[in-house]
Amino acid sequence: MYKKLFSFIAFFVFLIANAQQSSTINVRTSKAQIDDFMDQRFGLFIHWGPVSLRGTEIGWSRSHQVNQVEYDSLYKEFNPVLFNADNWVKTAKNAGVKYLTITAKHHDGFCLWPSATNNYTIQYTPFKKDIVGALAMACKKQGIKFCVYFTVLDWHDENYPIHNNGKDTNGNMVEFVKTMKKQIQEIISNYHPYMLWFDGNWEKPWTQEIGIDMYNYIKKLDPKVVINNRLGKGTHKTMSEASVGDYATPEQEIGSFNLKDPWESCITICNQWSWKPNDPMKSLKTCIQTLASTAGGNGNLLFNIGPMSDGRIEQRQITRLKEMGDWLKIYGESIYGTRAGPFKPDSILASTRKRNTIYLQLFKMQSGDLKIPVIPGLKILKANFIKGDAVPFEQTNNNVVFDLPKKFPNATCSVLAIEFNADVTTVSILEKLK
Ligand code: FHN
Repeated sequence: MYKKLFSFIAFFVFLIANAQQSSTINVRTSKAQIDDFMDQRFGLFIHWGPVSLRGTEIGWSRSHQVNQVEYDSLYKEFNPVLFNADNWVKTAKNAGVKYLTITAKHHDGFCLWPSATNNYTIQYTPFKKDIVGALAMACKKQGIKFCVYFTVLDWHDENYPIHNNGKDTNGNMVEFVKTMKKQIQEIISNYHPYMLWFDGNWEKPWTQEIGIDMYNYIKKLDPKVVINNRLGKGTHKTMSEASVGDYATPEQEIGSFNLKDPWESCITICNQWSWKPNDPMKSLKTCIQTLASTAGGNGNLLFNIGPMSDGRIEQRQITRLKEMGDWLKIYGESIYGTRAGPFKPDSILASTRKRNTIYLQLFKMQSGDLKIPVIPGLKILKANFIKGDAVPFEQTNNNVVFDLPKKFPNATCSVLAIEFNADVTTVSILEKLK
């Protein structure tokens, strides 16, 4: 009698503890770890899967531009024989990125690693080889931080109630979450990602409680892994009470200037996330201005490419990324490990700072006067273009006027380095003078 009573009480306590656990985050990623992530400033996003055989959007074109049966069978012909993880990572390195994020599983449910949880994986394609594992190894070899994109919705999994084809079911979210936890455990224990980029949190079956429980589960597996804010039901572009994760994720736009909350903009180099033939690609000037304006807002840029079905990245995208890397070879000191400000980014310039130096990334390079306000209590020691000439300036009581030359060192975006007689990283935000 007492045994039965005791086991009932124990079960009841377990239920309450479980309920409590799912309503609060137990252990968060440390500030030091998040600061380290934010110092990286520039990552490469890669959206890839069997859908590249059709050149339509990953996940979203299933049951739409590509009928479901055909879409779900693409893996049987997916054989990217020209895939070379070392070459992909070399392209990333040449771009000047510091981390790489691969869609291990997107909304179509296909797994780019040989998950033991189901047969809809790379192992069951003609290619067979572990894409996620190869990229993790290549990143380790070349000193690029390896990160994983993972969707919390899965339109292919019968346990997930929504299938994006108008034929939703009741599903079984308890089983779905169990499978997801096994997949996350595989990814963390086999590939040790630096950051996990969740997505798909907007659909009804995914709840705040499940998100919090998943965050706690991941933190138990790896307290250091950085997690984006798409595990909870909060908005993507800002951090809020409802956010579950470590940083905000504005998408296809440069995030708002924010020195308090960490954020990373994910933006495509073309229009589509996954590969699309003849997809218009952003100009180098747009790419550099996007990167500089993101750093100038105190955020990271996760810049996306979509490789082709044979495993190659389009040469034009490789070239564009190399051009960005060449710019960063000269001006990277004004991006990596900087803090935004003290001027907010606009169409004329962005500004970043590090120790005693303020950097101005100039987008509209016009000769003549460039005015900035005097920073009270600080004195300018020198001003010069990075890898360029000194720039004459005159400091009055209220402002400093730089006399910009007719010719700039870099036609895409030149960077003016202004050295002060003390640390400038805590200077409050200043309005640029018109
Ligand atoms: O639906 C996805 C989309 O395919 C892509 O993965 C982007 C990348 O951030 N996230 C979702 C849309 O918000």
